[in-house]
Amino acid sequence: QAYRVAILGATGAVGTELLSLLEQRNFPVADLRLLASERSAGVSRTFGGKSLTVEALGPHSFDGVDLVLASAGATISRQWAPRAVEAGAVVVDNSSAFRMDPQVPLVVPEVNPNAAATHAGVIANPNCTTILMALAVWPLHQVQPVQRLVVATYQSASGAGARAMEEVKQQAAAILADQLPPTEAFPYPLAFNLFPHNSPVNEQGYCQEEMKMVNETRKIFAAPDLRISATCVRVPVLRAHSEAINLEFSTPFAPKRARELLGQFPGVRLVEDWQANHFPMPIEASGQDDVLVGRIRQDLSHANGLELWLCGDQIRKGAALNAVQIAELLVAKQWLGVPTPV
Ligand code: A2P
Ligand code: 11C
Repeated sequence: QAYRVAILGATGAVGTELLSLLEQRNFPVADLRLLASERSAGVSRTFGGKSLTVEALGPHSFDGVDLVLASAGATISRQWAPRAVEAGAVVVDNSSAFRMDPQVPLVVPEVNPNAAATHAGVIANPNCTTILMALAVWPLHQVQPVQRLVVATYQSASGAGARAMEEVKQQAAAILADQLPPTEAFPYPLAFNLFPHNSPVNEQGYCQEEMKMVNETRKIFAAPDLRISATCVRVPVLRAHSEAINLEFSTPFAPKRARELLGQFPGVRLVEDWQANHFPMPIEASGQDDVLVGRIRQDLSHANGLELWLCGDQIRKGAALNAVQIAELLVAKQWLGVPTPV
């Protein structure tokens, strides 16, 4: 069986990757519709050797569509996902619009695949930093529950979209030419700089991105009381995010055991050459499906603490790949199709 698929946000950083992943992974596509804003209507893209024309999103965009992979931002998803579901499609939504809705499963297929079974038309794809962290922490948490998690992120430009990636290159060129760097997609120059994630800050001093890591991880792990504190920082890297993670358990967790568990977990690759001081780097994670994990070590300051470091491609596992894996899961389990309300 093959499915009629639509990519909403097909011209964006994630949308572009969704298109190539559907092709690379031989997703059973009967028909593919590429949707974006009016700005991109008429632009062409290739899929399976054929040229497809991008259409402007409109009231009939989802007619006859089985599956929508949405990545055009939360405002568009809030407005259009319910209409796609009404039209009979299942939406895998990459935005933050529905992630914390108790009726909407929030899924990382390697971690909580069964949550997807309960969908009522929409399945949310977690935030990129959350997905990458979930892959590295879940294999340990399953064996010995994490008591407290402290994370600092080093997030690439891709998390802010295709235009932001372009802007960092322009900023670098401008700075090298002693000119003022453009700052349209970003509030400050990112090239040769970094800044705390610029999403709005709450009254406790945490920004939205940090609270996504807290709340989404709790939901995916079904651990509503898990203690998590995050500091999210944007760094001048193009497309892979990095994270320094400190885990506290109720008893010591041997680094050797953590290495064994992580080394066997699907979607994780250990990168640890202590002699050569070679550990995960964004440049090596870019374009890769696996999350690279390394520098696993006992926390010097706490007998029950463990430190680890990861890098993962923000556009792939952090977004498009996870969404396509959710779609593959729906197909494999025959969970595609919107349940009819009784
Ligand atoms: P467009 O290229 O026409 O602006 P990114 O996250 O890389 O910035 O990509 C955002 C994606 O969402 C793009 O494909 C963009 O299309 C799409 N998009 C943005 N605004 C709208 C809109 N109002 N309707 C449909 N698609 C939109
Ligand atoms: C970033 N994680 O890197 C963000 C972008 O909730 O999907 C994605 C925001 C989201 O800035």
